Amino acid sequence: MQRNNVVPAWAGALAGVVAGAVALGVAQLVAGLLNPKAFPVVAVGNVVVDNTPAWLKEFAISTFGSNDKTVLIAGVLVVLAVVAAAIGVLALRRLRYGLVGLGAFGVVGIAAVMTRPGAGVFDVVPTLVGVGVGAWALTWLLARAVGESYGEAGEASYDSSDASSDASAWGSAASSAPDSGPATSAAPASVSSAPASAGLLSDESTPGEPASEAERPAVMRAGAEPYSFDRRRLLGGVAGGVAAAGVATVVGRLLGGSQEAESARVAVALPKPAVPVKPLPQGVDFGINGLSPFVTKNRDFYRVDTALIVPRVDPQQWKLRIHGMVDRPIELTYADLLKRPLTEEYVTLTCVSNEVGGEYIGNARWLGARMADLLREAGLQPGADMLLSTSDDGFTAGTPVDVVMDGRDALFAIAMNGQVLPVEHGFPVRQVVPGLYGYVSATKWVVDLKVTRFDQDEAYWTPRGWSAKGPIKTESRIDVPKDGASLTAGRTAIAGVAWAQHTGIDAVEVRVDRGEWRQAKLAQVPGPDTWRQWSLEWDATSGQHTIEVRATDAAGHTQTEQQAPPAPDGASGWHSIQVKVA
Ligand SMILES: Nc1nc2c(c(=O)[nH]1)N[C@H]1C(S)=C(S)[C@@H](COP(=O)(O)O)O[C@H]1N2
Ligand SMILES: [Mo]
Repeated sequence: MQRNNVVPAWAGALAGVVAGAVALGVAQLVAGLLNPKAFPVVAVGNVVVDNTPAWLKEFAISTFGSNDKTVLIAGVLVVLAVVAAAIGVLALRRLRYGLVGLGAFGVVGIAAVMTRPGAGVFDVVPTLVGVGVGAWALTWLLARAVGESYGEAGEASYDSSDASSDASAWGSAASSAPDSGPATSAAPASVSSAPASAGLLSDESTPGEPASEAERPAVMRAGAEPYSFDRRRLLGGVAGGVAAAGVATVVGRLLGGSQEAESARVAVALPKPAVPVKPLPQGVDFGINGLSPFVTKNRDFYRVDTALIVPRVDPQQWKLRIHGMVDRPIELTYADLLKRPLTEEYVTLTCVSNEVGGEYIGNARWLGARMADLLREAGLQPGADMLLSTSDDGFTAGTPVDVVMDGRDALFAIAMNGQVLPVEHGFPVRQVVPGLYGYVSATKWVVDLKVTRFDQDEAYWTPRGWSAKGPIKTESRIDVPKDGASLTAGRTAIAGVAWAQHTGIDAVEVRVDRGEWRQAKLAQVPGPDTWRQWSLEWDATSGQHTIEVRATDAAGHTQTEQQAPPAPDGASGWHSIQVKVA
């Protein structure tokens, strides 16, 4: 017999978590229809991202790598689940507390959504609808937990203005037919009366005279009277809630996916470059197994950005505004950009968060309009030293004017390795500036370029603990053998890449077990803006060995041994690996 059991706390917690899942599923569904950025979990995640100081970003990237976003969202969901469980337990004692808790949830979600760049009033809708449906789901689940036949009895005698009559109906129903199972329960009519009737779960919300004691044997009171607990009906409701939340989430995600941007992207016909790239020289790629290929495939290219969901920018709507300290502000459409003389160039991008030996570097062939040409057309005013670029999602980067104007191929890029820019790499247009870390130069989904001064404007990462300027440090990395590898004795290749963008690599040296430095063989390069492969034959002898590498750039600067973490302006030190030779 299940009646006259106290509803256990776990039932409240379970109802809370499932109601929370329903709330999020519905919010995801509505956000998928209206605006994916208005999904409150993403907005809360974005608030966390935007408040990430340098040390925390470094920690997240070094701990979770490119899974950092997944981990962040998972973290937000775990916190939400704990809060939702607490709300469920509270609601078991007093429904009102639970509903207030849900409301507070909603307020946090709405606050996060509304403080996102470019948020509009309609962006509150997903959270509001989600919280509303979640409140209803919570009430419904608790009502099921408390008495299975509530539906029938409740329908018959329910009167929202007189909770006590409801209480008696409910109590007597619960005692008369305790176990008819979930099949009889989920009728929408009875469900719709749940929110008010579940108010009886609260002793406070029982106004007026209670019915006679005989008529209300099992009213749920906060820790006072026992009432019936119907586990089967609760679990039936939980299953329904989980299913509904799952379907809503999946549909919402499909609706909110990036397929619109993807289809617009596929429709773009790339123009021929006015200045095509010279064919790659023979010997840019040693073709050694495990060595990073000279050109990184788009799908293998690292991705770093603050966007929890990839911005979807319609190229038909896209505009780039160049303004600020210029004589003639420019507004450019995507069609305008495609008509300009386009330059094609190999450039290696590097992230400032790349640890020594890290993976946040890639080399691609970019096609785009030269930034310098457009800025000359706009007419730079004297005193301007910063180009503040802004992304569709509000990210900003501050690039030194002199770097962009010094003749290097700084581009508004539209293509990557012969393909229209992939959505996650900035479609329709991104910046690429050889020689600068991405955070000060490589704005993806770029929509605005303000010509300004470093003493007047600040870009996204600067107040978060990163240096305002970010020239790439000369570095090198060992790709083969892998750190920790077990080798067999004999001749083997040590190989990797080295980079000093826009300066070029002149030498790479390798030493084993702190012995003599030996010159590695260098691969060809098309110019100074890419990384350079290097390799060295080594007669591996049995035992444990340490292999180190250091590069010297074309300016004569040899990589410092001094270890520095990525923050605030890029990691330094020699990459070192250990191998075991049998
Ligand atoms: N809109 C936007 N652009 C951005 C960023 C960002 O967070 N948002 N991150 C920058 C950083 S830190 C790097 S290293 C490069 C990475 O470019 P990729 O993802 O194409 O490799 O993009 C840059 N452009
Ligand atoms: Mo970066």
